[in-house]
Amino acid sequence: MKVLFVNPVCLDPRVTDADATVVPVGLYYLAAQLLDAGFKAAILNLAQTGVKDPEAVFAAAVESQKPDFIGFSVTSPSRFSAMSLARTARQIRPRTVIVFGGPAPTFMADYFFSACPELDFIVKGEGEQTCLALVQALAGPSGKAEPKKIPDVNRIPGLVFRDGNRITDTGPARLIQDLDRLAHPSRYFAFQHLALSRGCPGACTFCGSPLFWGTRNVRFHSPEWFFEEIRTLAGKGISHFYISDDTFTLDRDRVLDLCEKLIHAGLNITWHAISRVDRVDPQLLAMMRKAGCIQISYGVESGSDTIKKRLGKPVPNAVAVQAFQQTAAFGMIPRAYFIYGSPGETKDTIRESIDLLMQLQPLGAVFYILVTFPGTRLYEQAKKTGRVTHEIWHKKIEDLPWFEVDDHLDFDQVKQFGDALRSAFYNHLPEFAENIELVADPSMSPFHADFLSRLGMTFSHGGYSTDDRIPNPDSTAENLFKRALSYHPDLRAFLGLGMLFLKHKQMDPALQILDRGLTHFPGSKDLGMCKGICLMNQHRFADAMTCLSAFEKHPDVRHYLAICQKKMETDHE
Ligand code: B12
Ligand code: SF4
Repeated sequence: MKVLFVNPVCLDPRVTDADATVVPVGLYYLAAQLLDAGFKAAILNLAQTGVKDPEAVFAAAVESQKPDFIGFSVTSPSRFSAMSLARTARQIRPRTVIVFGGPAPTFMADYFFSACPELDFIVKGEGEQTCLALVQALAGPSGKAEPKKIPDVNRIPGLVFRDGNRITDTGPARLIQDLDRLAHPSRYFAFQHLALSRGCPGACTFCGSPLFWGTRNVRFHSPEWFFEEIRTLAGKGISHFYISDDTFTLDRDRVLDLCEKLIHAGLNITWHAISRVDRVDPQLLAMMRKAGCIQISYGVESGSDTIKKRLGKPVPNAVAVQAFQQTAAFGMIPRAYFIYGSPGETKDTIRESIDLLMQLQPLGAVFYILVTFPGTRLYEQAKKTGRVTHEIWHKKIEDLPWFEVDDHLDFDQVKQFGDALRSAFYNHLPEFAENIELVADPSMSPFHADFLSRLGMTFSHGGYSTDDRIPNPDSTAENLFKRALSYHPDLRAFLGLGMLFLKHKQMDPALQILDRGLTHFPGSKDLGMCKGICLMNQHRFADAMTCLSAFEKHPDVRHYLAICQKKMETDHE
């Protein structure tokens, strides 16, 4: 029995959003479980960068792998791709069983069965148990695929399927209480997104998590299981992770335990997490930082109490301000998610969001227009009042912006709200970076230096360096690098300053700082190469050669050595 899991592509191309290219972590869990159970399973990521013709890549994979079961992970934005691929699959292998799972089919089974005649099954909600039971039933006792002869299908909870002219729903599957029973995806795959838990006790009206995973019963991996997953992935060369729990710090003791394990193991990894402003405190933040956390994203949503109430997240602004200050104080980027275009949004509520933004002083921020998906309370409300029906999803739209179903809002107005929020953030970002107040704790000094130099690099060479809305990014970067060095001799800060001076043709200060760096990090190829280039700029080719030859085994250094050699020969002639 061969199973192929597929991550289809979103409808709209994304210019900068690398997010839509990632395989949903659930597919790794599903595939690992089948592999552990002795089935053949593979994952095809059609959304990954570089796939120019997903249909052709998919058709080739179906022809070569000959899967008996094709499982698509489907979100609302990727539904058209999934349905079109299902058609292709059916043409190539008419007997293949076609299954959809994920948030969109879970809440729109009727829609998918009417829009996609090729679809055999939908797995609703958490997929592992239902998927395994279905694959086992399909395989039969012989282990060989006999698609379409499925005796036990009615007895498998979590399924929706076509039964003649009827659509049959077998009822919800029981949630897996002990997540450690799941197979370790890291045994088979290498990936960066992980989640310690499933579910969230929150009740935000715009969010798909409460209805999908349930709010009463948040389930967790043990710190041991989760640490093992990270350790295996780190052993495969993954050095940065995105911990995607809805609220990573929900179980404080569990996170402290995990952090202790990470600190003790010294894996030299970094990670980002998502949390809530009312679920962090100084001790926890200090441990997270020491364990490699460099950024925490918080769903702030709005500065207006009225809007926050409507969105189901009535957290006081003062709590958010404190969490942001503390996160930065322990050397992690506090990143804010804001939502605009919400029910009741006006210029005044946007002003309140901007006022909050100015108090939070985030070092990263994302501003989303409120969209509504089936499976959210907001969507259900709109459906009840007749403002929307599932029919809308037959249109070629990725999602449904709230302003389209709200008589008091329109696109131009909402766009202006977004522009105002973004301008406020980007125009003041250098000020936020300069205002960071770090905790005075000598044991944190290397972490502070690392944080400041990392942030400096985003201003001098990263995403903030090319954004016209940010005034004087180089000068902010310079101050951050210098401040980093006031805490600790930090390689990135030496290099960042050296490169900045080089960029501005200030060779003497560049050489001074690079030499200082090389006394601390004599083996650093990057510092050596930057120094070599400065010397070349000063036409000191012999000195440059001496400096660069120490690193000649690196191909990029050899390129500069060759230039020096040539220059010296022509100068000699
Ligand atoms: C982390 C996250 C991301 C990460 C992905 C990390 C990763 N590798 O998984 C990033 C940032 C990359 C991301 C991107 C996007 N996301 Co997102 N994301 C989430 C979040 C917060 C958690 C996902 C997660 O880790 N789940 C845990 C794992 C175990 O679950 P899972 O992957 O869903 O898989 C399980 C089940 O769904 C099911 N299942 C899934 N697929 C299949 C397939 C088969 C065949 C079967 C049998 C079962 C099955 O079984 C799995 C195991 O139990 C959810 C909200 C939530 N709490 O669920 C939103 C969520 C899934 N994202 C959402 C959206 C809209 C997006 C984007 C479109 C955003 C954008 N504008 O670009 C993109 C693109 C996604 C895409 N490919 O289409 C929406 C989807 C809503 C909808 N109805 O479509 C959600 C629900 C958030 C919301 N708004 O409510 N996301
Ligand atoms: S937005 Fe965050 S806090 Fe609110 S329900 Fe969703 S995951 Fe929970």
